[in-house]
Amino acid sequence: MEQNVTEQKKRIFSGVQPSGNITLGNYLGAIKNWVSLQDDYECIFAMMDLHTITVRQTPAELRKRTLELLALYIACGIDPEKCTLFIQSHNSAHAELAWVLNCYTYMGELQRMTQFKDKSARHADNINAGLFTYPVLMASDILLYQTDLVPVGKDQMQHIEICRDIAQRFNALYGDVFKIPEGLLVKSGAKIMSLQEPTKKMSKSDPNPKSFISMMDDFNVISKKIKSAVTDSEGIIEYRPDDENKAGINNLLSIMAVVTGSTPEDVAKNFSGEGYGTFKSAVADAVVDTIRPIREEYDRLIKDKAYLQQIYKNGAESSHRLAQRTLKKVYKKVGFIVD
Ligand code: ATP
Ligand code: LTN
Repeated sequence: MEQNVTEQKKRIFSGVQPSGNITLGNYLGAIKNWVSLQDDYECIFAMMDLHTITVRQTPAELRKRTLELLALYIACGIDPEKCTLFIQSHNSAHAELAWVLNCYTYMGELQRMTQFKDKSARHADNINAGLFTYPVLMASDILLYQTDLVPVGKDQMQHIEICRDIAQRFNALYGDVFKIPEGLLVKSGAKIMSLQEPTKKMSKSDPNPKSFISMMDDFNVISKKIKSAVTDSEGIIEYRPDDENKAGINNLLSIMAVVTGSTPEDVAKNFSGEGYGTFKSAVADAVVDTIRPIREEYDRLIKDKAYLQQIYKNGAESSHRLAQRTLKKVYKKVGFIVD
């Protein structure tokens, strides 16, 4: 009976790359949202290590960060009893399906991807084929699990679109092999901006550490970063999402709104007439209050390597079982000998 209930639940897949210290943007735009979904959906969350090597990584650091990311997922409230948590490279089906789907994806489609254009501009000395086909690996991650919904930040919606296109193309050729997934955006916090260049998204691989808040930063560093966030010279606290000059204040209002469960408009009302200094201090305090309990839990978990290992090992096994069903189907359809 219980099994029946689980089978009826819609399935969710998502992940974050262990490519740097997780930022407040990653938390508010992605992970926080996952926590609220885990009771109503069958959830699979992964540490996307295969994706990270599209940009050069230091091997020892990548290993360390992958485990830290798992501990952080759990510290943020993801329950390993309810969700499948695994490391992408532990399940070879991801790379296998990606190869097949590469042969069903056009160069022209990939050339249009904003993330590819951004990252190849930032890493001009290493524009590798993996960076180019990154969205195909991401499509494979999603399609392997017959995923219904993919909760991500706004910047990833273009990748969800191409995933749907690839799946539809494949289905048109071979019948209903893949479920067509949908992206799921958070209502607020879907795009937290850089504290130094508030028209750009906050990114964990930004070379300027003052531009992002890491979930691992010291609390006084977090405060300092918020207090030195770029704003404007107007000195008026108002939420004007379409006014680029207000990008810094809009961003702080949005952050304050998500961490306090309010709206940017209401926060602006509460602080109207106040100076930027007072407002920034309040935002800093609210952000620290949000991060503090997560960090305490994280500090406890990261010491328990055996526990973390047991979780990712179980996750590898269950994800492998689920993924093989789709991979076998795909192999059969394209003409590989399966049994
Ligand atoms: P990188 O800088 O290495 O590209 P990133 O910080 O952009 O990394 P990802 O690992 O690519 O983070 O993204 C993980 C998740 O966090 C995705 O769902 C993404 O949409 C979300 N996310 C990333 N940055 C932000 C942001 N600034 N605001 C809201 N959500 C974000
Ligand atoms: N590209 C994603 C990380 C990612 C992902 C996925 C997210 C890789 N594969 C599958 C959702 C589903 C990013 O957030 N940068």
